[in-house]
Amino acid sequence: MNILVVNGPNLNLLGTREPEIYGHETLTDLEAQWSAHASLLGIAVDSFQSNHEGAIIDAIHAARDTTDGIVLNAGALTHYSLALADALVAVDIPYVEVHISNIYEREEWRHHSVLSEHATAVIVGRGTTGYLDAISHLHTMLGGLS
Ligand code: CA2
Repeated sequence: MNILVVNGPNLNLLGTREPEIYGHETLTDLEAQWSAHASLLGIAVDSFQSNHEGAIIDAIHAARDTTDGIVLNAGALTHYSLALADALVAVDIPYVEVHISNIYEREEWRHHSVLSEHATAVIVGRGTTGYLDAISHLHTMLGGLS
């Protein structure tokens, strides 16, 4: 089983800015956590981050033949990218939407996600643990097969 973790705009800055919202771990720290967690589950995890909407869409298209499930924190694209929403429906790979912060207790414009409607699950406000929860959820949902 292969899981792809996709992070969108600005999430390359994790651990360097706004730690009170997004925590102290860098994206590299998190990638090590995801790999360790995936190894315990006997599955493989890849990570992709981009600040560019088109590059994220290309990565999701490329995942079609290689990936069983996607963990997606699309950053602010979450709130308006209908192109990303279309790409997720087009590839038909189950995905879990993750937000480190609780988007519902923040600015009004963060409350709506255009990606949630077709998500297998949505995890918000659990800090960076949400990514591990999402990997576990996909592992279970996809039958726990490695
Ligand atoms: O809570 C989340 O995980 C978000 O998806 C993060 C996005 C934000 O636009 C969403 O509304 C909620 C990205 C915010 C910027 O990311 C930074 C990360 C580290 C340091 C500074 C910004």
